[in-house]
Amino acid sequence: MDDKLPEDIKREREAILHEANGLLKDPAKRRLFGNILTLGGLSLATGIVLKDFHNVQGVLDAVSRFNDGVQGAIFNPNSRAPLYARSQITNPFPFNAFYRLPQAPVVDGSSYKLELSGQIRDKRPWTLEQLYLLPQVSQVTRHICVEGWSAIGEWGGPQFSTFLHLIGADLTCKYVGFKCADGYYESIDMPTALHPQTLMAFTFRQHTLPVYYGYPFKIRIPTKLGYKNPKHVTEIFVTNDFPGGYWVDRGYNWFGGS
Ligand SMILES: Nc1nc2c(c(=O)[nH]1)N[C@H]1C(S)=C(S)[C@@H](COP(=O)(O)O)O[C@H]1N2
Ligand SMILES: [Mo]
Repeated sequence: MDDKLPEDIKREREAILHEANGLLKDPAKRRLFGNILTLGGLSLATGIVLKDFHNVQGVLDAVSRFNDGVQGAIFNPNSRAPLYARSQITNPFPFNAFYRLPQAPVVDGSSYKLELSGQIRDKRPWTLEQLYLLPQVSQVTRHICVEGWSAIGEWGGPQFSTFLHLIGADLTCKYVGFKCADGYYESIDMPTALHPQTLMAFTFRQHTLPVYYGYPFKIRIPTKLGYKNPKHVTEIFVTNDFPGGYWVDRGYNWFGGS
């Protein structure tokens, strides 16, 4: 893939990696970044879109601003994201999407069906009524957006692992992908999909998820950055072929490779 890149972009990539390596002399930071010092890796881990990579120090600062718990969870699939008290919930909780709030898709709950595809035994679509019957848990966690803000919210719904087991998802597959009502798409690795804190969030602050936060549901993943939490999910698929994601694809396209 690299061979097809224009010379100037190749040179820029090399310069960025050189700079990043130089900045990572601190052994603690080195451990954190040790296994991800490729541009694709840095981009995936930090969620920074590659075209914004002009200032490597900025990227690393953004990462080290995350509190230790979240940082640990982002880089280690076995650790848990920190939990907060209800009194710490950010009010109002910010809205974010690749468009402005009035453009948020209005999904009709009565005709809504969650489509299933890929390596799944039972691909029958689910109505909201059926989904609401799944046992639900509630969680107060911090959402971190790479655009430089974070906020604490409370999301409730079934553990995603419960659902994956129920539908007979092939849990040996590498990825779970999501398609959304607004054209957004995202994918996560199977360990993250099965993580006990990864929820199908039908509620926010114990009320039906509002339109702008992702009605009828979002995948809430407190161990991942905000952009990896797809809202308005309409289809879930299980696959071994890297599905990419809305922002990751845009980041990669700019440089043309990983
Ligand atoms: N369908 C959809 N999901 C999405 C996005 C989007 O534009 N569309 N934006 C992502 C980003 S970058 C962030 S920070 C969060 C914002 O979620 P919030 O509006 O609940 O704060 O949603 C993520 N999931
Ligand atoms: Mo975000």
